[in-house]
Amino acid sequence: MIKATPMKAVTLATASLLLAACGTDDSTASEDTNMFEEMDYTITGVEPGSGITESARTTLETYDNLDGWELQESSTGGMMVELQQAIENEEPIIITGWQPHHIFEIYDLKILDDPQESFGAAENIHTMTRMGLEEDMPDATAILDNFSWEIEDMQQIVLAAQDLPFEEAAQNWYDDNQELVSEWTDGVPESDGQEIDLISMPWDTERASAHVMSLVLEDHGFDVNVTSVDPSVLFQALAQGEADATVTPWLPTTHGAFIEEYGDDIVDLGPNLPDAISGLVVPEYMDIDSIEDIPANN
Ligand code: PBE
Repeated sequence: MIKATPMKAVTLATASLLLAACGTDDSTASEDTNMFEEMDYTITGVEPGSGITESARTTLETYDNLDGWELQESSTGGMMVELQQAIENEEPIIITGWQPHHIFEIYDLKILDDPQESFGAAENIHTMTRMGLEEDMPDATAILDNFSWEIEDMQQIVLAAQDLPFEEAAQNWYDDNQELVSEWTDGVPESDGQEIDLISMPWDTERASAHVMSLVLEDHGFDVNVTSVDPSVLFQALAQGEADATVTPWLPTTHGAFIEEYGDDIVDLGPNLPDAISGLVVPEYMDIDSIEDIPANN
């Protein structure tokens, strides 16, 4: 039922969706059914290794009305292209989406209600370290533990980074928010070049947080190295002590399965950002408001 679509196949997949739409046009079906036939009963997803893809799979199993629906896994870039094309043509589309994300600034979109909370209610983004970091690097751990910001801060960097290199977007935010940053470092002694390995994930939201934490620690005398990897590699690396810290896990749902697997070998310093959201997202012009409004494919 779940079909993996590699990134290069996105254009082809789009073409076959369009062909399918022409081939299945049924004038006796209601307008609404036509709309979902046009989508080939397929949700446009992102990377197979992402937490949101896990949640989308759970969603397909949780909601009876999603019987016969498929998740087309691809990449965040591929999903963006399909979303843009659908919106240009005012065609129906359902994507797996999350906030903060700049798509909410450039398009009129809505996150469908999720009464079964299969994507989790509002999530928190957490700070985590390897076991023993606090003993080895108490000062860096103190800063990581103090790190706390809002969805608007992250969104500001993600948006600015559409027109600027990420380094610059993060640096501008950092320069403009010194008061907040100083709360994280207040009273913590400067380092004389101790090395610290941060590990992050390849999405804009995570690029933003990793860049900010990197600037904070560098400015406090640490020598910071940032690696960006898929969630499964990230949790494994932290659990095995191959990386020192991360500011990226979305909990309790998006990366919940990884915490079940690796949580005993990782230190959770708690949330650094409240109220992140992930779910099924549609353009405003689609006449549905809840996952439960999606008709089954039967
Ligand atoms: N995301 C962005 C990631 C984490 C942050 C929601 C696409 C994921 O699903 O793993």
